[in-house]
Amino acid sequence: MALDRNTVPNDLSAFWMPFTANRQFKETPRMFVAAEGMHYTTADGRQVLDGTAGLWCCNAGHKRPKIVEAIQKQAAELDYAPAFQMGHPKAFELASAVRDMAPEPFEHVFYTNSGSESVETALKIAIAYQRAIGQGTRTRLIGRERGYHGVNFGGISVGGIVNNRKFFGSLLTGVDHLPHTHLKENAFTRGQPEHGANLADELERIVALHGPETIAAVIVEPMAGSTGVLLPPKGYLERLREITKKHGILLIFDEVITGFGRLGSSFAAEHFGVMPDMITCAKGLTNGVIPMGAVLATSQIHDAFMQGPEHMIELFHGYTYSGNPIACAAGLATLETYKEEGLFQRAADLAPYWEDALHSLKDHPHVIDVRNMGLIGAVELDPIAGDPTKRAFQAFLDCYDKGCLIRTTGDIIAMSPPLIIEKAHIDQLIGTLGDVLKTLH
Ligand code: PXG
Repeated sequence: MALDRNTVPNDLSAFWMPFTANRQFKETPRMFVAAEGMHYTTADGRQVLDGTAGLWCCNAGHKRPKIVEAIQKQAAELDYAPAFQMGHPKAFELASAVRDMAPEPFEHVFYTNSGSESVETALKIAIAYQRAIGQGTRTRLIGRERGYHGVNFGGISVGGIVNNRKFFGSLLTGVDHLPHTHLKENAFTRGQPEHGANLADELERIVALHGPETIAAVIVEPMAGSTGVLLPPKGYLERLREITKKHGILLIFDEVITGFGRLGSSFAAEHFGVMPDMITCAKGLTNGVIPMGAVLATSQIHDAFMQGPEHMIELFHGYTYSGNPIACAAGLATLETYKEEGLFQRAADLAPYWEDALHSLKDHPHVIDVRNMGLIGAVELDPIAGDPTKRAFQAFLDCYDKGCLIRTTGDIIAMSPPLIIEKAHIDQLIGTLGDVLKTLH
């Protein structure tokens, strides 16, 4: 595609970009103007292999005909319907489809528009649920160090990414944190690490400190993505489930990244065989094409609200765009695409090849750890002394120049390709990263 004035705006100043080094970007912009399958097209006409499924969201790849058509058709048929006290068929159809895809206990679906909103929604439901069952003293929320639960106040309060918290005041009160699970002795583990299940026992300490009757819920990512891919040690999630259950504390899995096939199963809950009380999701729900998220809840939680006079609203929460018709159409077409193409199974089948490819980088310069599961991988680099994040960011820029899109967080490189990836693409992605690592300072 030729460079033209329609694709390269000549004024970049108005747009204040999210989670971006704005000045660096605007000095040397990196613009995508089209996408199809596994590739983006840049404004200067280059093809870039998508090693990150956009931002962990385009699990079926780009420009999928079924999804494109569904959105076009829905926009022309019913563009918007009020979300409160009114309905439209696709919102119910999609909720049923999500329920059918999710593990058994998750029978109810509450719509949001992003992962961040899913998290706020789940935290609010948790506190309101405890109140509804006569446990109104349970208002505390427990998160985990290095956790990422979006960027709204609830999410950054239970989250544990320091830079996402420290600029924003005192946050929510009544929050405590489990320790993260990143242990040096687990370096270069393939899949789930051996050491660290005992870190879940820290919850017992927190419960003893505050009193179980003050704690509403624990929220964790079953596999921490944003912080740089930290896998749960063997036995860790099981232990968290045991302790929360024992003390009447709800367990929320934030599956914004792990939902919809990333680990080779519908959800991480299924993958690890550990059932929380709620699951938050977004991203892959609509293949990233239209903003949408959801909270999945068990009947136990949902039914606790279905009391009182029938004309009364049971949960005072929702968004103008909860269950937006176009998002629902995109969601339905996305789930059908996953199913028709067996993409979750495809991720599971490709995982061993992906794992071998990633771990072939073990002895490359600067590499201090490699981690993987499903179609997720991380390569951790030794930071430049006194200049953290610079080495990985340079790797990102160099890979982009060589036609591959990766993500970095701190000095960790993360990759999470669309589930339609072919082995030859894996070779290209990992080969390019390997070449780049050899030339980095
Ligand atoms: N929870 C989890 C576990 C997430 O990973 C959110 C909540 C928030 O979702 P929204 O839709 O509000 O952004 C996320 C989002 C990255 C990266 O490269 C990760 C996310 C978003 C953007 C980039 O690590 N995770």
